[in-house]
Amino acid sequence: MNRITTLDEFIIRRQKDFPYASGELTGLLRDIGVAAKIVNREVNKAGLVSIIGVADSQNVSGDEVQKLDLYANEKLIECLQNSGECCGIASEENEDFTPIPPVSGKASKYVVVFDPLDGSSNIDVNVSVGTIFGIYRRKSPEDGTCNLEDFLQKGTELVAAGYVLYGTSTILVYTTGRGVNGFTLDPSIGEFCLSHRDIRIPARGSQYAVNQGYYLKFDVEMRRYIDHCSEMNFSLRYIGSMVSDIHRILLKGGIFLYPQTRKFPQGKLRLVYECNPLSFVVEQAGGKALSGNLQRVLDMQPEQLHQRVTISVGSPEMVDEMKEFVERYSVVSSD
Ligand code: P6P
Repeated sequence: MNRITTLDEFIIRRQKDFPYASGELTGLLRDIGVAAKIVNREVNKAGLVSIIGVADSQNVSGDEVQKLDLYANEKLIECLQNSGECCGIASEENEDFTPIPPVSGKASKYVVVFDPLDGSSNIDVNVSVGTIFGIYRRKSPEDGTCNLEDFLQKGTELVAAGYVLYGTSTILVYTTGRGVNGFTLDPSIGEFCLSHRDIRIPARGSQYAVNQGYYLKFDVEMRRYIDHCSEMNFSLRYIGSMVSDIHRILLKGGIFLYPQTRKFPQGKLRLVYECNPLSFVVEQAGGKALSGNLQRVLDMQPEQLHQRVTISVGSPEMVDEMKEFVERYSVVSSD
């Protein structure tokens, strides 16, 4: 029987990869693991308790807020506050960032961005949902309060990023810039155990993920690429939960597309706490992530906390092919 490697052991063992690591990043990743276990417990009961169903509020994105969104948001903040390993958080559920006061006077050098429960509209129909997180080194002085600049950093500045997928099993996948590893929760021991070592995305796949219902609203160049996917007999797999779609693509290959539409001219998905962390993971696994203007997502300079971005992300050869289509047909359409 293979020896079990828990998330905690793995993180601590990898800490030596960071010559100046003081254990803070290790502590942060472990805190996120604890929050994931707590959220997982409630997500798995969602159909049984009255915390599902739409709360009577909407988040900054104007989406109806499920109570489980709020629960997940609260638990993540609590776990990050108690550890004292981060000086601020930014969440999809909160309009502004939240400074976290030092614990026992200890200054922290990290900030955390997260979408506490992405795809939460799927909860009531028992479809998988996910938590997305990213960790930055603060830019503001360590002896003061964090500021907005700490959160509006390019994705290339991410120190760590990952996601938790609450699906048929619960898996935590993360990177610190040295490859991607996945840990599946073993409920019998309450530990995330290494299950997907050094994940590498296939160079190409036979599946594409896009909301086909918006096809007629996409630009002609994106419609031509989607037609190409269909002509290649690729399978359309779209769950409506970005973490689920990205996880499948990470393991099986494929491409995820959220282009601009009339309703979302800048795209629907958020740059800071959805696309940047997931793009970091995909790139670390050998994939690519481009925005609608074919710019590398991680190179984009965020201007606002809840800024939206269009995205094509997945297997490198498929993203390259999409790029060729866009370049070829956008010339035609602009003539
Ligand atoms: P649409 C969920 O609401 C989400 O933010 C992502 O998880 C998902 O990929 C996307 O929106 C689905 O959006 O417009 O296709 O329903």
